[in-house]
Amino acid sequence: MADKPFIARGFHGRRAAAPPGRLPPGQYETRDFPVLSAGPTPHTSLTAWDFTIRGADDASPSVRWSWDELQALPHETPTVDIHCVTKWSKFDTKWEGVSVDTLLDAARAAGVANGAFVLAYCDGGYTTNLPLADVTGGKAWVAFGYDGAPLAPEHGGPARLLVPHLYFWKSAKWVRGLTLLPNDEPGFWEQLGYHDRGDPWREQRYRGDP
Ligand SMILES: Nc1nc2c(c(=O)[nH]1)N[C@H]1C(S)=C(S)[C@@H](COP(=O)(O)O)O[C@H]1N2
Ligand SMILES: [Mo]
Repeated sequence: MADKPFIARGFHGRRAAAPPGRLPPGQYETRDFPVLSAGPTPHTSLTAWDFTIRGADDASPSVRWSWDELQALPHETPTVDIHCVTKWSKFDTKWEGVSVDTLLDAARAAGVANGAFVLAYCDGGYTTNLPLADVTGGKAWVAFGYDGAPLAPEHGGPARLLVPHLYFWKSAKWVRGLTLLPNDEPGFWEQLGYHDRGDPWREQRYRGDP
């Protein structure tokens, strides 16, 4: 027994073991920050940029923030783990942004027609759908800072949605607004066969997964 060479249990080479319970099923931890974009990176100037929340029907008012107006809202600095459906997870990512709750509260106060779902839309045409419950209650942000610096364009700058409890395709880069909808409408990846909700802990990768 004392003669056995020391080989640490659980050592598998390049990938360090993640703390138990922190890695969703089928994921591995990376220290990199991969870039995944379905198209080219748009470059919208901050003077042209705005963020709009609108109701489903045309009769509903919408509410719009310029870049400066968004910056004037209370900022939060969440540190969260993120999980991409291509199986990488990254721990303790540090963001700065405005809570979607803050924006939706203002929209409600302005009389924007409420809905049970949202469709996030972006420069470049990307969309992703979420139940309202997944972007409220302190679970989602419009993020414009990452790791103490302005969010880089390839990662969604000037601003992206951050919904870390769902697979990262729900965190729409270059986000420009949310449409509140009474009924669910599939977004870009959801139309192409990805799961409607995308909970990494339930491994909801593709349509038909539990
Ligand atoms: N507008 C837009 N948002 C997007 C995407 C995209 O192609 N366009 N890709 C999604 C996917 S599949 C992932 S995994 C993450 C990747 O974010 P990152 O490039 O900052 O790692 O952005 C998501 N948001
Ligand atoms: Mo992804």
